[in-house]
Amino acid sequence: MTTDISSTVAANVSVNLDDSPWLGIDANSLETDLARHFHLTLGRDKDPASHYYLYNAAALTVRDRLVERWRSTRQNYHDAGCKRVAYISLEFLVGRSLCNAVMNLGIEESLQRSLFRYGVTLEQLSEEESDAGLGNGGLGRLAACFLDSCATLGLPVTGYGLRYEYGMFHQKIENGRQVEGPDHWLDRGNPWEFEAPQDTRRVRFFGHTRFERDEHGNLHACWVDTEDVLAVPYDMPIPGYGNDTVNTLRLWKSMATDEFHLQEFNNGGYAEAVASKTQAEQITMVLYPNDVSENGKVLRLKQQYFLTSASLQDVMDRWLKRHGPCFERFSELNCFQLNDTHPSVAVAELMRLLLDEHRLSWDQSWAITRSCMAYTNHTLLPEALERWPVRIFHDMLPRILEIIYEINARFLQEVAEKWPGDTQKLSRLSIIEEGNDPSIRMAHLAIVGSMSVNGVAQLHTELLTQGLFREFYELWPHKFNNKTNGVTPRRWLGFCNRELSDLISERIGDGWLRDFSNIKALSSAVDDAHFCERWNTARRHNKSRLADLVKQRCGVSFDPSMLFDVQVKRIHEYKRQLLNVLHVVHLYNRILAGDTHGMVPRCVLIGGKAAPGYFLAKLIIKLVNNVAQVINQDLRAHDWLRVAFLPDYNVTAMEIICAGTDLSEQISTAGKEASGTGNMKFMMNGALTIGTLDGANIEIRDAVGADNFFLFGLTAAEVAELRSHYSPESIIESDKNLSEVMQRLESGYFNQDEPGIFDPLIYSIRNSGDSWMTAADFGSYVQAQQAVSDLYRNTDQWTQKSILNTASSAFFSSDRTIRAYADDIWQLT
Ligand code: 26Q
Repeated sequence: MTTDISSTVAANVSVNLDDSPWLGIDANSLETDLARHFHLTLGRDKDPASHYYLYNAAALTVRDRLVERWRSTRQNYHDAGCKRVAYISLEFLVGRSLCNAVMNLGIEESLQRSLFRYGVTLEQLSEEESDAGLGNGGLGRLAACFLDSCATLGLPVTGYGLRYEYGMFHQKIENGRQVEGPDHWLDRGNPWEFEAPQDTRRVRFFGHTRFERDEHGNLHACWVDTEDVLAVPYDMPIPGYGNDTVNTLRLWKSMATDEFHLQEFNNGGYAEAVASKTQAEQITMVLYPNDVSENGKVLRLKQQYFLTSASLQDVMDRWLKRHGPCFERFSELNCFQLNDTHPSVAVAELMRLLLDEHRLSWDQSWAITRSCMAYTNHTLLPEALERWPVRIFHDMLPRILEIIYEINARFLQEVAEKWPGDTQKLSRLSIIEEGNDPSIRMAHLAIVGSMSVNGVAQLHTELLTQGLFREFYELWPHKFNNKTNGVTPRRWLGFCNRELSDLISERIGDGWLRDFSNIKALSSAVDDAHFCERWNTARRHNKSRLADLVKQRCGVSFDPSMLFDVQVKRIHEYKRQLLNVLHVVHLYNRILAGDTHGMVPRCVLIGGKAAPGYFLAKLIIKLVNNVAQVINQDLRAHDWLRVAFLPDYNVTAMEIICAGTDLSEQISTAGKEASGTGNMKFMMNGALTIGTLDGANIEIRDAVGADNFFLFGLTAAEVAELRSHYSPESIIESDKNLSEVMQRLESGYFNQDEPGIFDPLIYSIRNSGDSWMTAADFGSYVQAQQAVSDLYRNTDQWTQKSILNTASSAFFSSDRTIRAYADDIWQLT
């Protein structure tokens, strides 16, 4: 019976795809479907005060159009039998989907018209949508931009991730401090996901290995007495821009099996047995809110293996359905891109599947594995490299640990042959770090098991091959390559900045949304006074929108005629929000001293979340809030300086922020920020950057020209050199501005009711062991900020440089990045 139905469906599918035209995308068709979904799917009579149901009706109307294209894309990939890529990531920071889908389908105008009779705009409806905040920051948002670009380029890339019930926490500010709240993003339903129970996978944990002989007398490992968890997939459609392609983001939800703790059930403990299922369901409950590895959390490792195993099984299952148990062409037709080391246990898991489940030899399995895995590194901080205690692996993933040991033994053999007698080198390169509590170096596993290792900006890759991974680079130089990050120009200019993008399209046509290299043509507009004026008008409107957001969220009035100086990103010592605060205090000192000559009125906005256990980061948030409160209350400062901390910074907030920013703060200690991607969003939207020679800032400056970028600070090499004899005390002493700033902080001026609370921050600046060398860059930062003020006073010049920034941002499209991944690593033709 089932077979009958599915064959009928299959027949219909092919008929549909060939013959029947898709649902209409004109305003009438959309209006009809909107009404149908509103009344019939959702069972509503009229639109109540909130637009919740209307939003859902619109989402369903749009979704229908996606689904048609989704099925046809799937069919096309299947027919082509082409190579497929799985982008495996613990994070996908997708944000909202409605406007993105509408834009990529090209139905904005008709949908707006169909909404007209409801007296509501698309933007208003959008406000009903929760952000899919399934990521911490840069790495998660990069994965989302990449999926957009893959779909836009028509590449057969599937995203694999976890369907966290709770995404990135909500941040509230109470008494100036961060308070975390739960992000129950699914509580009002999610029209963008499709459960696919037919593709449920089974993931094993715990148990032990038994070796058994097969009929040929060969030994095989069996992983037995395991505690299994089901992985149920939820698929999200990922539409390409204007090409009728819809790719898939497959997110796994963990579910208990029914045989769980059956013994207790038989003994009469029915309720206990059922209750114990929650263990399994915990796995995908919550996203870990740390953007630096937090070692040793058992649940985090469970998440990593759960994602990896379910995803590899998924790919394997598709392979077997088409090719049967023949793996000759497997690595020719499959590639796995590992987003950082988080899913790097994939190396061992693929080995396990090939060895144990499909009975290939070690050499065959290893040859396949090392030719289809690829690893992207996102950090230079040695302390951020993932390590897992062997004992945790031993209990939770015993079979995987055996395989890792074997991989390591064979790898060390190779090293020993190349460098006989060098035992130091062996222990430095080993996947296992020996010691009291031995641990597994996940980056080493990823490098050994991959055919490609890439950094995310030129400098980052250079520092990886010269520093962190130097010895691996010497061993396998061909594996290492750079892929400078990018962001999708659709979301990050196209629909987050309607006014500017309409103006751009008017000037150079709308081809830039599809081929962002076209944006270069904008540079000629700097000589067109009328265009410059319109550019300013559009940007002024965007600043008003941002000012509204700041007013509403922070209660602080930002005046759009002032310079909008913005730093939004995760709060971290290395990103140096503290340096920004020191500058703010310096400006405040000048105002109080009556030294406002050459100053320009500024609004400084800082936003971002701190990892809940990161004490100093949380204290920085408190400092920003206290400084803001004092300055905003001081009438003497009112015309010169306003400061706000924006709570709950997320993807949707950035859509408004990047469009309304004049000055983008990218001020990390050189050599610490792998790339940065916020810097690119600001640049695309015509902000100027003040920044160090770090991460992708370097390439941004190269692209726009040194005259159009405010550079300051030590280089990565200078930072490294200074380390051994760094003396912040003498720097402070010899810099009058800095010593006055320190005095004001130390006087308790910003914490009169809470004496001493900022001592740890003050101490960190004065400490000669300060890794981030905040004091070292203060002087040149202040100078660069003065250059900012001087330029801002000259509106015409500022505007020209603003246009030039947008016009020079072509390279920072994730389409360019993905084309390079596809050509160099994935070899998708
Ligand atoms: C790992 C293990 C256990 C718990 C948490 C983690 C974890 C989670 C998230 C570790 C790191 C992250 C996120 C890292 C991240 O966002 N890195 C940023 O990646 C961007 C994209 O490449 C770069 O632009 C940034 O420079 C980099 O900081």
